[in-house]
Amino acid sequence: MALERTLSIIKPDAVAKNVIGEIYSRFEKAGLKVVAAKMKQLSRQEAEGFYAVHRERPFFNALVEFMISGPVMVQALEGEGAVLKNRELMGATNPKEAEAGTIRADFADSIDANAVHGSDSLENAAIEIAYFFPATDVFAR
Ligand code: RTP
Ligand code: MG
Repeated sequence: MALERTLSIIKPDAVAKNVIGEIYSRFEKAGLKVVAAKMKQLSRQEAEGFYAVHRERPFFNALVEFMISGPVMVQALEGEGAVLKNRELMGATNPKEAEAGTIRADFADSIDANAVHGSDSLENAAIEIAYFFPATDVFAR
């Protein structure tokens, strides 16, 4: 497997639940290193731009409202097969369908408030990391 980077967001619901550390611990135990991080209140424009691929979906407005409802924790993760590994740690989009022991099964309340975001491909990971972090703020480790 190749060394990859992926973009992760701890969403407003999980930040409000005070489980940032619990989620970071899962990344670290799985061999993913935090190589960039910041807490941030997304503007409407930033949230709309980030989820632009979903613009025509019926859930787009609710998704944007939720993502700007409070601060988020944004991080780039690095490790072997990081994109898929992070998606496995996250579990299914709908927490009711997420496997036991995944972040969404343990911390998410609904398909809308589902605790975390993770890039879904290596190509999108590069785009999403650059959306939040200038190259000088990502640290090779
Ligand atoms: P994310 O992008 O946040 O990591 O989530 P994902 O890949 O698992 O799911 P995606 O299809 O990209 O959808 C983005 C977010 O939109 C909300 N959603 N709601 N009501 C619905 O049918 C529905 N489908 C998606 C979720 O909050 C999802 O995380
Ligand atoms: Mg997605």
